[in-house]
Amino acid sequence: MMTLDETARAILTGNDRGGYTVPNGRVYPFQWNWDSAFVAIGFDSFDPDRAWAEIETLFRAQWDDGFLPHIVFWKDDEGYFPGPSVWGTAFDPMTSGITQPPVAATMLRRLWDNARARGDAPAFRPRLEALFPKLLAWHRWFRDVRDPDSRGVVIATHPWETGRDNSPEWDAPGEPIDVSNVGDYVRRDTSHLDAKMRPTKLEYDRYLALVQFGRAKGWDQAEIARTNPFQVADVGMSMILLRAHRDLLALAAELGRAEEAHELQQMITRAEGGIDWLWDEDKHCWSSRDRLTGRFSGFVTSASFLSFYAGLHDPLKDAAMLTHFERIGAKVQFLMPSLDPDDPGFQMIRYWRGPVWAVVNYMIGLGLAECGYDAQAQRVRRDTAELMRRNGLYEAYSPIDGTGSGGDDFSWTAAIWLAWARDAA
Ligand code: 9WN
Repeated sequence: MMTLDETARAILTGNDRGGYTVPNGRVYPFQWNWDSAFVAIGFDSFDPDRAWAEIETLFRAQWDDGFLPHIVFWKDDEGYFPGPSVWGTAFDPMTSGITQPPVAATMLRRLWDNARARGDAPAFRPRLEALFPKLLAWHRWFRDVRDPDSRGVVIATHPWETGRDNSPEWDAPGEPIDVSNVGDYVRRDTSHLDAKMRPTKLEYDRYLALVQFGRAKGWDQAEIARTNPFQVADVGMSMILLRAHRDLLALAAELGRAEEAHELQQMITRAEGGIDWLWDEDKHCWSSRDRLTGRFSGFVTSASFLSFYAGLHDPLKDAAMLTHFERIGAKVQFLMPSLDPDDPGFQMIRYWRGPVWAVVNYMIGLGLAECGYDAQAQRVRRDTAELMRRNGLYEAYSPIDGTGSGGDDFSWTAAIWLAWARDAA
């Protein structure tokens, strides 16, 4: 019988395709952006060199303007739709034309801190030097292309960018997307997985329509940002970017890059001043907001709890979020459901409308611990560990009974076990 540590390591090495790791060999046969960043901290627990390579490979697919794609198609594979020919980007290697939550700077800082703690800093410093400008270019891209109102928030132009694909936050903002010309297509996800765990046909039509829109614009990111029918300030990406700015600033200081540090400090100051735009006073929670209508989503999701991870300290808002935490915690066996279980749209196995995701728990737990909310932090970490011990390393889990949902042998779940959950108190 393998231990869970051994299983987790075997998943990562088994999903390694040589310099990059696929999230799951059958369902997701390419390199995904934020998956790779999390995978790196898992590898770091037993193979630091391989951990750094994961992030280096991802940044080899960065476009000239700093944009970092959400999928890199190093090799084509029939098992996933939409593949490279549908995206039709002109970049070599082929990539998608949208991005994903910018967790890379935060994970790289962890790799660097671990290297220093091991006494390995001299060996990894040149690699940090080489990666730093690439990360900064991506953060600048968010500032210059995805924050049109200069609030320090991130405007997502596709639900897939948020990494929380079918969250109900995108339902109302998705209505203006014209799906009448999407045409016929064959989904591959539902041939691998139970359709009840996946997004609906209408959601897929919208995903596809937005891909077609971007393609028709020649993947001109500035033009897409101006004209896209879907423009949502995602509370998840916004909190994640603010946190990532802070970590990149710490790395700038390590490298003695004063000018870049100043620039990052400006990005942080802007976000600290502007992110309140995502505070929903009616619902007393952090929430995504439609830029085109100004409307709040009105949903409490797992991303609402990332304010702690973002390093925001506001006693009244923190207290309101902790009240949500207690209410939700009393309702489910395992935190943190991706959608408030009191919401009528809550579905315990449907993807981002209920299931617990290990990577989000990691960020929530880290943030709560950093802010001194130890009991809550420990609950999130223990629940995560318990889900994995009982059920194995799945894509996501039911918060009600813990059953695994989505793909099994999942890379980022294995990584979170190794990097964090296994040491739960
Ligand atoms: C679309 C790879 C990715 C994750 C996302 C998750 C899911 C893809 C899909 O899988 O999205 O990007 O086809 O369902 O929602 O967060 O990065 O694990």
